[in-house]
Amino acid sequence: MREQLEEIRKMAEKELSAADSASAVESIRLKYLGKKGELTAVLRGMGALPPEERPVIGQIANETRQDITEKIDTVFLKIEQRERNAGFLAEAVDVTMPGKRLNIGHTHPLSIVMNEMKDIFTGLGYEIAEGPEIEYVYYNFDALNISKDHPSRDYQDTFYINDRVLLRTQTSPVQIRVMEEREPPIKIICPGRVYRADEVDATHSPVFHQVEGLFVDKGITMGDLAGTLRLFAAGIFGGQTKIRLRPHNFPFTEPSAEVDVSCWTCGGKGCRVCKGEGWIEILGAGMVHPKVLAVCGIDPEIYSGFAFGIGVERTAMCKFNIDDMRLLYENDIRFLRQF
Ligand code: 2NL
Repeated sequence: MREQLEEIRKMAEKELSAADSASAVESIRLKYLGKKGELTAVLRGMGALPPEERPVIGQIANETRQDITEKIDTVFLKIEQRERNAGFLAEAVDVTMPGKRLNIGHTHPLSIVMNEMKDIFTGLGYEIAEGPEIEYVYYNFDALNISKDHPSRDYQDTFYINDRVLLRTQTSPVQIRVMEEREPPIKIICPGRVYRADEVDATHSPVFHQVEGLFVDKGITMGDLAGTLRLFAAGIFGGQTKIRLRPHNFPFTEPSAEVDVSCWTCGGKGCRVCKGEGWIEILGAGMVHPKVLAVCGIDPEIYSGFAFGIGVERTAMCKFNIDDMRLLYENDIRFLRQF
């Protein structure tokens, strides 16, 4: 029996040395140590031994079982480790591989200019006010002292929803709404989308953007307007920029002015960009007409104010030297990449 046990131990160890998978180890375990295994069979036969030999053989049998169990554990562990390492290797990431480049967008030139305008005016203490793009004729025209026969009211020039409602042609109606609601001092800018029934060309679009401004308080003068617009022009076109006010006429301001800035290319000497003028028109402005203040419930004998209207597209085209407004809407990536 001793030889038999020794033989089992040797065979088991030999087979275990050759085992190369967890399942192979498991079948070896069953073959030798299982209920129907070889070692179990030997132990069962112990009853036939003379009583004095039983403890000796029993001890050897236990040692054999222990040897085989230990060897199984060792081999099993090794295989497990090898399989885990193989798994790690298969999953390994090559951190030296080049990454996938993400396409990240950036701010549209119109938004760049719009944001700059908001920054300049909020820096001067203006609040941002917003209002509806679908507006009453009253707020868009009547309250602004625009007469019933004014050409801008024409069905050819303005998108009407019906006789009383239209798509706003400027953001001034927002300012009318604020003046109706609040007492001066009122210091606001109204950025937003506006609509006019224009054919699309290099300088026109039926949908465009405006920033209008309004400052109403006691003792506001044309000097305050000029100083404000000079700071605005310097903020957008650079610190050296000068402004010039030319007399003009708007129904909603009196006096009114068109405002030019000194040419940012030649500094005022005259060049191709300013067509030899030295100046480029960028906005309209004036002192709020007393009738407009009165219609909003503000006493023009006590208060005065200035207002201005800036075209965002026109300002962006000037600032970035863009010669065709359509480029701002077509979203051609080759164009947009430049900003
Ligand atoms: C332009 C420039 C302008 C205003 C807009 C305004 C607003 C109120 C009262 C008075 Cl609530 N004025 N806005 C003033 C001057 C010019 O826009 O070229 N518009 C045709």
